[in-house]
Amino acid sequence: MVHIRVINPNTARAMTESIGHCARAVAEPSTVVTAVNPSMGPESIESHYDEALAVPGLLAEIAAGEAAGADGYVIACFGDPGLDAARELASGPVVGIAEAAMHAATLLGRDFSVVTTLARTTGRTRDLAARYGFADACRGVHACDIPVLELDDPSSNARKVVADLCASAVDRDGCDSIVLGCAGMASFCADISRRVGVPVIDGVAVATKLVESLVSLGLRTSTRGEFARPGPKKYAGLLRDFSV
Ligand code: 2AL
Repeated sequence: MVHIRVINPNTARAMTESIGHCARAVAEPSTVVTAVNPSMGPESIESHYDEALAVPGLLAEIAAGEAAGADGYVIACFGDPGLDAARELASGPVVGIAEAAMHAATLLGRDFSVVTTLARTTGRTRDLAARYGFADACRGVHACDIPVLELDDPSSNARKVVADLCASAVDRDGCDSIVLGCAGMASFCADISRRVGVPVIDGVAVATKLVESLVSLGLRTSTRGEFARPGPKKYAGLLRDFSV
């Protein structure tokens, strides 16, 4: 039995439930998916400031997962916050939804475009595409200008706005696939796929299957050098509980 801890690094409980539902929908029946969010940190992550302050809560959830015997982790936010640090703490594999989705996209075609939330998050998406080696494959990054926490608000009409933007991105960019640029869009994936005529990739689903596969294969993060567990050190003040 594989136990995957899917961490929504923001504190919005309803969003965590929706992410958990999408992860469970693709996991094997024998896989246990626990969807959690930190008790401290921003309610949504849509700036560099939010992202930086989401990381301590995320790492606390990795530590809690280690204590609970989790086999692997998904970081369910499209900025892949704290990914490297999480890999240093976790004994099992850790996969971010942006890296998962971008890797999947480049297995399915030459290039992809990303449809995300606010325009201010597009720089982070470009940075991640470059970091993962997909700067050329990323044809466009398009913002729907709907804040993360309004994606599930019926009055925002988000599903249609995002679907329209995906369709126009395919027309404008001529991309082979679309990557959904927010964990809060995971539940839109099937509807939008039916509409746009190219693969539409939700990183929550792909990251869940990747972690499940890596664990099944007995593969985990290398502990040889860079990703070894951090050495013992005191942390002061608000971070004193983070001393390793
Ligand atoms: C996200 C996401 O996936 N979760 C969150 O709080 N912010 N991403 C985004 N582009 O806004």
